[in-house]
Amino acid sequence: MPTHHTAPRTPVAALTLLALCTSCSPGLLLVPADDVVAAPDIDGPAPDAPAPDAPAPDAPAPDAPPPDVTVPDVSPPCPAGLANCAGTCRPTGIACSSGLGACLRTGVTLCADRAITCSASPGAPSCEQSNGVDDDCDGVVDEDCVLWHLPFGARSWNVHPLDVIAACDPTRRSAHAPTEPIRAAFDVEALGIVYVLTATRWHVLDGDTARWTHAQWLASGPLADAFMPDAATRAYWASGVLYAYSVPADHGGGDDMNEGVEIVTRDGAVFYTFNLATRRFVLGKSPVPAASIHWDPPCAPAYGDVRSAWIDTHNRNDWIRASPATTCSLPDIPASDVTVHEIALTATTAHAMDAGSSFRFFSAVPLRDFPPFRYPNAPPVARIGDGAYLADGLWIFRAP
Ligand SMILES: [Ca+2]
Ligand SMILES: [Ca+2]
Repeated sequence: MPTHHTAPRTPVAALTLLALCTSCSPGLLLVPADDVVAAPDIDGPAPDAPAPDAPAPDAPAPDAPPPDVTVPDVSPPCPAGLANCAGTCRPTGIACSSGLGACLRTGVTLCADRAITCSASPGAPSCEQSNGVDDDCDGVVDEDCVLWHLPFGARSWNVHPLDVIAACDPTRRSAHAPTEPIRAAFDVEALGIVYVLTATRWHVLDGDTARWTHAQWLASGPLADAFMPDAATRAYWASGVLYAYSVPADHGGGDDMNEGVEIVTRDGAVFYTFNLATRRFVLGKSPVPAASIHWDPPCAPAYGDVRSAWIDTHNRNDWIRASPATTCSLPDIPASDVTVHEIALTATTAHAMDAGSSFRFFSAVPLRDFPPFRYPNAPPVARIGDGAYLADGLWIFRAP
């Protein structure tokens, strides 16, 4: 186990008709005056009526049509702005649209197939991307974009959908992509992968993001099978996972075959070693109850407020510029450049802990001022969930 894993420092479509004249009731059937047939005058005298029994030599053949019957006109003229549509005067030529989001197209109403319709046809949907546009035309903007990645040395974030296949076609899914909110994440530096935890399952993400394809999700499985070998451990997990982080195999423990993993729950911290060869998690030292975890003010966060953490063993991005000796007036910490440190994020603040010797928090800056979150396309502060830090860059997952 890494030497700093000791208590108490534990850081723990649709067709849309616009402006279709609703005032034009279906009952508006305008009938021309010429089509009106006068009713016979049945009250007047009939002086020349033949006697009832007299023959009718001039009577027409029985099958001849009555000479005065009028055929109804189904194509009446309509007032200006209306057109005859299946015998009814309806509004046409009015602006309308079809489709949602990027698929929305505009046209005018017209009568087709005895009904009012829109001349526009919706555009084709595409994969949802983080661009402020509803690319897949389901009425929701950027809904699938929940993963932010800042490659090492980059000055702008990449934003990805959780499931690249589903983002292009909601009827399909990637085999191993999460289907539940992401609650915690940690990296395995030596393998270049990130473990992502939901309420019930673990998922492995390929940390190499030179591309973002369906192949990014490598594996998945039930949480209990991998992390909960006994009832006591299950109880900690059941209290609620706050965040997770890992300690690289080549740091602190002198064992290059195991990475340290800490799962921080509301009730306390649970420790594991992850064997790089077997890829199995084994319980490490005994869990540390939350009640026994104390962090020193003034720079430390409150235990239950931390929602994201990762360890950076080099500070190669220079995101932490303060000396532990000066930032929070901790005179017992030797002045030196920051090297191994842990970043712990609350809803408002980025805290830094010396993870090399003193295991004390020495820096606290507003999230908006923390360098990576100042870059373009950074995750909105309110959506920042747990993170994972690889040599290839920083991952941030949307908060549940
Ligand atoms: Ca959408
Ligand atoms: Ca989009």
